[in-house]
Amino acid sequence: MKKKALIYGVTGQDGSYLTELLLKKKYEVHGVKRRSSSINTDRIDHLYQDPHEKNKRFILHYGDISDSISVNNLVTKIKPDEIYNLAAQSHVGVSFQIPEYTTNVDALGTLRILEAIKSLNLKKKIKFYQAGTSEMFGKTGGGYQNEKTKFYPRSPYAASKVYAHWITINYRESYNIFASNGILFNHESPVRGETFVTKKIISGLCKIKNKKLKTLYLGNIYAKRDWGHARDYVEAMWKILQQKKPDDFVIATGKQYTVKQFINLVCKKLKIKIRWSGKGLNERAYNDKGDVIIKIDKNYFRPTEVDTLLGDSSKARRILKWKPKVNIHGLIEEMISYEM
Ligand code: NAP
Ligand code: F7E
Repeated sequence: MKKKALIYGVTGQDGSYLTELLLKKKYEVHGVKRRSSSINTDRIDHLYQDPHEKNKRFILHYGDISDSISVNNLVTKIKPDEIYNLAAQSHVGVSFQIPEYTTNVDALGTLRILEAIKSLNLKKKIKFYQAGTSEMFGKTGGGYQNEKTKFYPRSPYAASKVYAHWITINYRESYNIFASNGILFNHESPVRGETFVTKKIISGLCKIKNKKLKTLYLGNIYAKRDWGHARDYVEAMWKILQQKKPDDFVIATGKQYTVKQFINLVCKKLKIKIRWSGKGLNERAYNDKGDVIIKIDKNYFRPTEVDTLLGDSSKARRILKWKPKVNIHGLIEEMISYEM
């Protein structure tokens, strides 16, 4: 029998890679998209199947995880084998500006899906994946983070995800639901949202290279992140739900770079000669003609920052037999070639 998956957040970066993966694995994939005034399905348009097609395996539904009625209706109608909750207001910086909305979607949205599984009596049928994040570790003080590291969230986004993490564990322990958390470190791709730092840097520097932009403005370039490729990370999500027992897993590359090192790597690949000068808000980067190509803008700093994240995914490597295939160089090259 064909397995059925229901993906919340199907129009996002991870949703598009996960849909590709599950379609390859012969799943029937149901994706939930939000109503918007302009089309928001760019990332999945290549997978679209006409609703009138016979035996179609990719089906889109309107829905929203801030709406329990729609969650209950979709879960009842589809009765999937697996639900992936990737839906979120996922921008950390923006979560300081819309904290209540972020909490409604990222924290309570998770509860709404879990409660639907429980109250519709589908706990024996459905396996649930929650898209947790390294942001939950927050103020780490350095070193590696694994499943045993304590959480110290530093944003409304991260605090909401901590709630989602624990409510997932609570529903697993209280009601015996197969509910697992992935704790994923930053993962990027050519279809990463334009306002996340990797995409912003690559898109900005490609424009500078092509003389379509003069200066790129950034915030804290000393933050350190562990960046992987989204294609590798959705494979981990799937593996997490194929286990005999529900459990929580850190997914990361185990390699860390500052935002500034990331910029330098991109410049090297684009053959832009870059020279840094100045400190703090006055730090700037110049090209070999002496043009300022990067400036610091305080508006991109967050009220509280996560300074350093570095994942120890040895549990996933041991139990899921998962490891990343793409390193930072492969990731940057793929993103540049898409952009160019
Ligand atoms: P993304 O590109 O921002 O996608 C988020 C998805 O959620 C989009 O499809 C969005 O729909 C949808 N969404 C937002 N609010 C919703 C609502 N109220 N109801 C239904 N759908 C809603 O994020 P991503 O990078 O793919 O990340 C996927 C998940 O993993 C998110 O939960 C994120 O917080 C988490 N995560 C991401 C990373 C990372 O580095 N990428 C790391 C750890 C965890 P629209 O297209 O209509 O906006
Ligand atoms: O920032 C710094 C910024 O927005 C990375 C989300 O997918 O990963 C993502 O969250 C770092 C931060 O990602 C700019 O201050 C400097 O320290 O790309 P980002 P994020 O905040 O790490 C986690 C794992 C998630 O779960 C989230 O959903 O870069 N930074 N200058 C900047 N960041 C942005 N966005 N823009 C700048 O101009």
